[in-house]
Amino acid sequence: MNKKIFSGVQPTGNLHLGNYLGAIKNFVSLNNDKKNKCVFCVVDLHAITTKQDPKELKNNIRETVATFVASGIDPKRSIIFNQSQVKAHSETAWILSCVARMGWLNRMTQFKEKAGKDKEKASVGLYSYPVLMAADILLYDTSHVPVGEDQKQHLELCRDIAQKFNNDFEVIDFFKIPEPLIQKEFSRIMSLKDGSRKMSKSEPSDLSRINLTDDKDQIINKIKKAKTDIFPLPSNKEELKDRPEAKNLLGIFSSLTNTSLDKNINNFSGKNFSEFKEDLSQALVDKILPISNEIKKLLNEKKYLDEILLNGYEKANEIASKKIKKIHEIVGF
Ligand code: AQP
Repeated sequence: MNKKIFSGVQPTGNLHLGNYLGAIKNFVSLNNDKKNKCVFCVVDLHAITTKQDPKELKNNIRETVATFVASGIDPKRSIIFNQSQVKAHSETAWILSCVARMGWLNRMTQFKEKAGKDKEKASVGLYSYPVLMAADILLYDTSHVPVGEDQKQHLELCRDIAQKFNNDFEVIDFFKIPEPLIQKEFSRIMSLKDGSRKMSKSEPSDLSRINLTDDKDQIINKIKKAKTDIFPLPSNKEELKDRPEAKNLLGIFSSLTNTSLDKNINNFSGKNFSEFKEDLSQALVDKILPISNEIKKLLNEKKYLDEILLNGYEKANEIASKKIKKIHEIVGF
Protein backbone atom coordinates (compact mmCIF):
# COMPACT_ATOMS: atom_id res chain seq x y z
CA MET A 1 0.00 0.00 0.00
CA ASN A 2 1.24 3.51 -0.80
CA LYS A 3 1.43 5.42 2.45
CA LYS A 4 1.33 9.15 3.05
CA ILE A 5 3.50 9.69 6.09
CA PHE A 6 3.65 12.73 8.36
CA SER A 7 5.50 13.12 11.63
CA GLY A 8 7.18 15.87 13.61
CA VAL A 9 9.97 16.35 16.10
CA GLN A 10 10.27 19.35 18.41
CA PRO A 11 13.49 21.37 18.09
CA THR A 12 13.95 21.58 21.84
CA GLY A 13 17.55 20.33 21.83
CA ASN A 14 19.03 17.14 23.24
CA LEU A 15 17.45 14.73 20.78
CA HIS A 16 17.97 11.37 22.40
CA LEU A 17 17.88 7.61 22.02
CA GLY A 18 14.13 7.56 22.82
CA ASN A 19 13.42 9.93 19.91
CA TYR A 20 15.62 7.78 17.70
CA LEU A 21 14.32 4.31 18.58
CA GLY A 22 10.70 5.44 19.13
CA ALA A 23 10.35 7.60 16.04
CA ILE A 24 13.32 8.56 13.81
CA LYS A 25 14.44 4.96 13.15
CA ASN A 26 10.95 4.29 11.82
CA PHE A 27 11.04 7.49 9.71
CA VAL A 28 14.18 6.18 8.02
CA SER A 29 12.67 2.85 6.98
CA LEU A 30 9.52 4.60 5.72
CA ASN A 31 11.70 7.05 3.76
CA ASN A 32 13.59 4.11 2.23
CA ASP A 33 10.42 2.55 0.80
CA LYS A 34 9.96 4.24 -2.56
CA LYS A 35 6.20 3.67 -2.49
CA ASN A 36 5.76 6.07 0.43
CA LYS A 37 5.39 9.84 0.36
CA CYS A 38 6.96 11.17 3.54
CA VAL A 39 6.76 14.57 5.20
CA PHE A 40 8.94 15.18 8.27
CA CYS A 41 8.41 18.41 10.13
CA VAL A 42 10.54 20.34 12.60
CA VAL A 43 7.70 21.45 14.84
CA ASP A 44 8.94 24.75 16.25
CA LEU A 45 5.41 26.02 16.99
CA HIS A 46 5.09 23.07 19.37
CA ALA A 47 8.49 23.83 20.89
CA ILE A 48 7.41 27.28 22.12
CA THR A 49 4.58 25.81 24.23
CA THR A 50 7.33 25.80 26.86
CA LYS A 51 9.86 28.64 27.19
CA GLN A 52 12.67 28.60 24.60
CA ASP A 53 15.72 30.79 24.19
CA PRO A 54 15.28 32.34 20.70
CA LYS A 55 18.96 31.93 19.76
CA GLU A 56 19.04 28.34 20.91
CA LEU A 57 15.77 27.60 19.13
CA LYS A 58 17.29 28.68 15.83
CA ASN A 59 20.27 26.37 16.39
CA ASN A 60 18.03 23.54 17.53
CA ILE A 61 15.96 23.80 14.34
CA ARG A 62 19.11 23.22 12.28
CA GLU A 63 20.25 20.48 14.64
CA THR A 64 16.95 18.63 14.18
CA VAL A 65 17.35 18.79 10.39
CA ALA A 66 20.94 17.57 10.78
CA THR A 67 19.70 14.69 12.95
CA PHE A 68 17.11 13.66 10.36
CA VAL A 69 19.72 13.62 7.60
CA ALA A 70 22.46 12.02 9.74
CA SER A 71 20.04 9.25 10.73
CA GLY A 72 19.38 8.39 7.09
CA ILE A 73 16.40 10.45 5.90
CA ASP A 74 17.05 11.53 2.32
CA PRO A 75 15.91 15.15 1.81
CA LYS A 76 15.59 14.50 -1.93
CA ARG A 77 13.06 11.77 -1.31
CA SER A 78 11.21 13.11 1.76
CA ILE A 79 9.98 16.61 2.50
CA ILE A 80 11.78 18.10 5.51
CA PHE A 81 10.46 21.50 6.56
CA ASN A 82 9.95 23.90 9.42
CA GLN A 83 6.38 24.15 10.74
CA SER A 84 6.29 27.91 11.43
CA GLN A 85 7.16 28.67 7.80
CA VAL A 86 3.96 27.12 6.47
CA LYS A 87 1.28 29.49 7.76
CA ALA A 88 -1.58 27.06 7.07
CA HIS A 89 -0.60 25.09 10.19
CA SER A 90 -1.48 27.88 12.64
CA GLU A 91 -4.61 28.82 10.75
CA THR A 92 -5.92 25.25 10.52
CA ALA A 93 -5.14 24.76 14.21
CA TRP A 94 -7.42 27.71 15.04
CA ILE A 95 -10.26 26.37 12.91
CA LEU A 96 -9.89 22.88 14.39
CA SER A 97 -9.81 24.32 17.92
CA CYS A 98 -13.36 25.47 17.22
CA VAL A 99 -14.27 21.87 16.35
CA ALA A 100 -12.42 20.06 19.19
CA ARG A 101 -14.24 19.85 22.53
CA MET A 102 -12.84 20.95 25.89
CA GLY A 103 -13.81 17.58 27.35
CA TRP A 104 -11.59 15.82 24.82
CA LEU A 105 -8.57 17.99 25.61
CA ASN A 106 -9.16 17.68 29.33
CA ARG A 107 -8.42 13.97 29.02
CA MET A 108 -4.93 14.41 27.52
CA THR A 109 -2.48 12.83 29.94
CA GLN A 110 0.61 14.49 28.44
CA PHE A 111 -0.74 17.93 29.38
CA LYS A 112 -1.34 16.72 32.93
CA GLU A 113 2.20 15.30 33.13
CA LYS A 114 3.90 18.34 31.58
CA ALA A 115 1.86 20.97 33.42
CA GLY A 116 2.42 19.13 36.70
CA LYS A 117 0.79 20.39 39.86
CA ASP A 118 0.75 24.00 38.77
CA LYS A 119 -1.48 23.71 35.75
CA GLU A 120 -2.85 27.25 36.17
CA LYS A 121 0.60 28.49 35.16
CA ALA A 122 0.97 26.28 32.07
CA SER A 123 0.66 28.06 28.72
CA VAL A 124 -2.60 27.89 26.79
CA GLY A 125 -0.47 26.60 23.92
CA LEU A 126 0.64 23.59 25.95
CA TYR A 127 -3.02 22.77 26.57
CA SER A 128 -4.12 23.14 22.94
CA TYR A 129 -0.94 21.57 21.47
CA PRO A 130 -2.77 18.37 20.35
CA VAL A 131 -5.09 20.48 18.15
CA LEU A 132 -2.08 21.97 16.37
CA MET A 133 -0.73 18.44 16.00
CA ALA A 134 -4.04 17.41 14.38
CA ALA A 135 -3.74 20.35 11.94
CA ASP A 136 -0.16 19.31 11.06
CA ILE A 137 -1.26 15.80 10.20
CA LEU A 138 -4.58 16.53 8.48
CA LEU A 139 -3.23 19.21 6.11
CA TYR A 140 -1.22 16.57 4.23
CA ASP A 141 -3.98 13.91 3.79
CA THR A 142 -1.75 11.71 5.91
CA SER A 143 -2.53 8.00 5.98
CA HIS A 144 0.03 6.96 8.63
CA VAL A 145 1.78 8.74 11.50
CA PRO A 146 4.92 7.11 12.91
CA VAL A 147 5.25 8.14 16.57
CA GLY A 148 6.41 6.85 19.93
CA GLU A 149 3.87 5.31 22.28
CA ASP A 150 3.54 8.60 24.23
CA GLN A 151 1.77 10.22 21.26
CA LYS A 152 -0.95 7.55 20.87
CA GLN A 153 -3.60 9.54 22.72
CA HIS A 154 -2.93 12.69 20.69
CA LEU A 155 -3.38 10.71 17.51
CA GLU A 156 -6.72 9.35 18.70
CA LEU A 157 -7.77 12.94 19.34
CA CYS A 158 -6.65 13.89 15.83
CA ARG A 159 -8.91 11.15 14.42
CA ASP A 160 -11.85 12.40 16.52
CA ILE A 161 -11.33 15.99 15.36
CA ALA A 162 -11.14 14.92 11.69
CA GLN A 163 -14.32 12.87 12.00
CA LYS A 164 -16.22 15.67 13.73
CA PHE A 165 -15.16 18.23 11.11
CA ASN A 166 -16.23 15.87 8.29
CA ASN A 167 -19.59 15.25 10.01
CA ASP A 168 -20.29 18.84 11.12
CA PHE A 169 -19.65 20.26 7.65
CA GLU A 170 -21.03 17.22 5.81
CA VAL A 171 -17.83 16.68 3.85
CA ILE A 172 -17.36 12.93 4.10
CA ASP A 173 -13.71 11.97 3.62
CA PHE A 174 -12.48 15.58 3.39
CA PHE A 175 -10.01 14.97 6.17
CA LYS A 176 -8.45 11.52 5.83
CA ILE A 177 -8.51 9.58 9.08
CA PRO A 178 -4.85 8.76 9.86
CA GLU A 179 -3.56 5.54 11.40
CA PRO A 180 -0.84 5.54 14.03
CA LEU A 181 2.35 3.61 13.25
CA ILE A 182 3.64 2.66 16.67
CA GLN A 183 6.22 -0.09 16.93
CA LYS A 184 4.84 -3.14 18.69
CA GLU A 185 7.85 -3.44 20.96
CA PHE A 186 10.27 -0.93 22.47
CA SER A 187 8.09 2.04 21.51
CA ARG A 188 8.67 3.69 24.90
CA ILE A 189 12.30 4.04 25.92
CA MET A 190 12.72 4.81 29.60
CA SER A 191 15.19 6.95 31.54
CA LEU A 192 18.57 5.38 32.33
CA LYS A 193 18.17 6.62 35.90
CA ASP A 194 14.59 5.44 36.50
CA GLY A 195 12.95 2.66 34.51
CA SER A 196 9.48 3.97 35.32
CA ARG A 197 10.00 7.38 33.69
CA LYS A 198 10.16 8.15 29.96
CA MET A 199 13.57 9.10 28.54
CA SER A 200 13.06 12.78 27.90
CA LYS A 201 14.85 15.93 26.72
CA SER A 202 13.63 17.99 29.63
CA GLU A 203 14.89 15.63 32.37
CA PRO A 204 17.50 17.70 34.25
CA SER A 205 20.05 14.88 34.57
CA ASP A 206 22.00 14.32 31.35
CA LEU A 207 22.85 10.85 32.70
CA SER A 208 19.19 9.86 32.22
CA ARG A 209 19.51 9.76 28.43
CA ILE A 210 21.86 9.01 25.55
CA ASN A 211 21.90 12.13 23.39
CA LEU A 212 22.29 11.62 19.67
CA THR A 213 25.33 13.95 19.84
CA ASP A 214 27.11 12.03 22.62
CA ASP A 215 30.63 10.80 21.95
CA LYS A 216 31.99 7.32 22.67
CA ASP A 217 33.19 8.11 26.21
CA GLN A 218 29.88 9.72 27.16
CA ILE A 219 27.92 6.71 25.88
CA ILE A 220 30.11 4.24 27.76
CA ASN A 221 30.02 6.32 30.94
CA LYS A 222 26.22 6.72 30.87
CA ILE A 223 25.67 2.99 30.39
CA LYS A 224 28.14 2.23 33.19
CA LYS A 225 26.14 4.51 35.50
CA ALA A 226 22.70 3.36 34.27
CA LYS A 227 20.48 2.14 37.11
CA THR A 228 20.01 -1.62 37.45
CA ASP A 229 18.87 -3.96 40.20
CA ILE A 230 20.99 -6.39 42.21
CA PHE A 231 19.94 -9.60 40.44
CA PRO A 232 21.52 -11.30 37.45
CA LEU A 233 19.74 -10.92 34.10
CA PRO A 234 16.44 -12.83 33.98
CA SER A 235 15.72 -16.13 32.28
CA ASN A 236 12.21 -15.28 31.03
CA LYS A 237 9.97 -12.36 30.09
CA GLU A 238 7.73 -12.88 33.11
CA GLU A 239 10.57 -11.85 35.46
CA LEU A 240 10.92 -8.51 33.67
CA LYS A 241 7.52 -7.36 34.89
CA ASP A 242 8.87 -6.10 38.20
CA ARG A 243 12.30 -5.13 36.90
CA PRO A 244 11.77 -1.94 34.85
CA GLU A 245 15.48 -1.09 34.44
CA ALA A 246 16.40 -4.59 33.20
CA LYS A 247 13.41 -4.51 30.85
CA ASN A 248 14.41 -1.11 29.48
CA LEU A 249 18.09 -1.95 28.91
CA LEU A 250 17.27 -5.29 27.25
CA GLY A 251 14.66 -3.50 25.12
CA ILE A 252 17.18 -0.86 24.03
CA PHE A 253 19.68 -3.59 23.10
CA SER A 254 17.04 -5.54 21.13
CA SER A 255 15.81 -2.48 19.25
CA LEU A 256 19.36 -1.32 18.41
CA THR A 257 20.43 -4.71 17.12
CA ASN A 258 17.05 -5.57 15.51
CA THR A 259 16.92 -8.81 17.48
CA SER A 260 14.08 -10.24 19.54
CA LEU A 261 13.76 -9.73 23.27
CA ASP A 262 13.34 -13.51 23.71
CA LYS A 263 16.63 -14.19 21.97
CA ASN A 264 18.46 -11.65 24.14
CA ILE A 265 16.90 -12.94 27.34
CA ASN A 266 18.24 -16.38 26.35
CA ASN A 267 21.70 -15.04 25.52
CA PHE A 268 22.17 -12.96 28.66
CA SER A 269 20.23 -15.10 31.14
CA GLY A 270 22.08 -15.42 34.48
CA LYS A 271 24.85 -12.98 33.49
CA ASN A 272 25.77 -9.92 35.54
CA PHE A 273 24.76 -6.46 34.41
CA SER A 274 28.41 -5.45 34.05
CA GLU A 275 28.90 -8.07 31.32
CA PHE A 276 25.65 -7.14 29.53
CA LYS A 277 26.46 -3.44 29.76
CA GLU A 278 29.66 -4.00 27.76
CA ASP A 279 27.64 -5.45 24.87
CA LEU A 280 25.01 -2.73 25.21
CA SER A 281 27.65 0.03 25.12
CA GLN A 282 29.19 -1.53 22.02
CA ALA A 283 25.78 -1.73 20.27
CA LEU A 284 25.14 1.92 21.14
CA VAL A 285 28.55 3.04 19.95
CA ASP A 286 28.09 1.11 16.68
CA LYS A 287 24.71 2.71 16.02
CA ILE A 288 24.80 6.16 17.62
CA LEU A 289 28.43 7.25 17.14
CA PRO A 290 28.25 7.46 13.30
CA ILE A 291 25.02 9.50 13.65
CA SER A 292 26.62 11.75 16.28
CA ASN A 293 29.71 12.35 14.09
CA GLU A 294 27.54 13.11 11.05
CA ILE A 295 25.35 15.57 13.01
CA LYS A 296 28.47 17.46 14.12
CA LYS A 297 29.76 17.56 10.54
CA LEU A 298 26.42 18.78 9.16
CA LEU A 299 26.14 21.51 11.79
CA ASN A 300 29.11 23.18 10.08
CA GLU A 301 27.17 23.18 6.81
CA LYS A 302 24.50 25.74 7.73
CA LYS A 303 23.88 26.71 4.12
CA TYR A 304 23.11 23.11 3.17
CA LEU A 305 20.73 22.70 6.14
CA ASP A 306 18.94 25.97 5.29
CA GLU A 307 18.60 24.86 1.69
CA ILE A 308 16.93 21.63 2.79
CA LEU A 309 14.44 23.68 4.84
CA LEU A 310 13.76 26.12 2.00
CA ASN A 311 13.23 23.33 -0.48
CA GLY A 312 10.98 21.47 1.96
CA TYR A 313 9.02 24.64 2.71
CA GLU A 314 8.21 25.16 -0.97
CA LYS A 315 6.90 21.62 -1.36
CA ALA A 316 4.99 21.53 1.95
CA ASN A 317 3.52 24.97 1.39
CA GLU A 318 2.15 23.96 -1.99
CA ILE A 319 0.26 21.01 -0.47
CA ALA A 320 -0.92 22.86 2.64
CA SER A 321 -2.04 26.00 0.76
CA LYS A 322 -4.37 23.94 -1.42
CA LYS A 323 -5.89 22.24 1.60
CA ILE A 324 -6.44 25.45 3.60
CA LYS A 325 -8.12 27.03 0.56
CA LYS A 326 -10.64 24.19 0.56
CA ILE A 327 -11.05 24.49 4.34
CA HIS A 328 -11.97 28.19 3.86
CA GLU A 329 -14.64 27.27 1.34
CA ILE A 330 -16.08 24.52 3.56
CA VAL A 331 -16.21 26.74 6.66
CA GLY A 332 -17.78 29.61 4.70
CA PHE A 333 -15.02 32.24 4.83
N1 AQP B 1 11.28 8.02 25.53
C1 AQP B 1 10.75 7.85 24.32
N2 AQP B 1 10.54 6.62 23.82
C2 AQP B 1 10.02 6.44 22.58
N3 AQP B 1 9.67 7.46 21.76
C3 AQP B 1 9.86 8.72 22.23
N4 AQP B 1 9.62 9.93 21.68
C4 AQP B 1 9.99 10.89 22.56
N5 AQP B 1 10.47 10.33 23.69
C5 AQP B 1 10.40 8.98 23.51
C6 AQP B 1 9.08 10.12 20.35
O1 AQP B 1 9.93 11.01 19.64
C7 AQP B 1 9.15 11.78 18.73
C8 AQP B 1 9.52 13.22 18.85
O2 AQP B 1 9.21 13.70 20.15
P1 AQP B 1 9.14 15.25 20.40
O3 AQP B 1 10.44 15.85 20.18
O4 AQP B 1 8.11 15.84 19.55
O5 AQP B 1 8.69 15.48 21.87
P2 AQP B 1 8.41 14.65 23.13
O6 AQP B 1 7.66 13.40 22.87
O7 AQP B 1 7.77 15.58 24.08
O8 AQP B 1 9.90 14.29 23.56
P3 AQP B 1 10.51 14.39 24.97
O9 AQP B 1 11.92 13.97 24.94
O10 AQP B 1 9.64 13.72 25.97
O11 AQP B 1 10.52 15.96 25.23
P4 AQP B 1 10.14 16.73 26.52
O12 AQP B 1 11.13 16.36 27.55
O13 AQP B 1 10.26 18.17 26.08
O14 AQP B 1 8.75 16.32 26.86
C9 AQP B 1 7.68 11.52 19.03
O15 AQP B 1 7.15 10.64 18.06
C10 AQP B 1 7.72 10.84 20.38
O16 AQP B 1 6.67 9.92 20.51
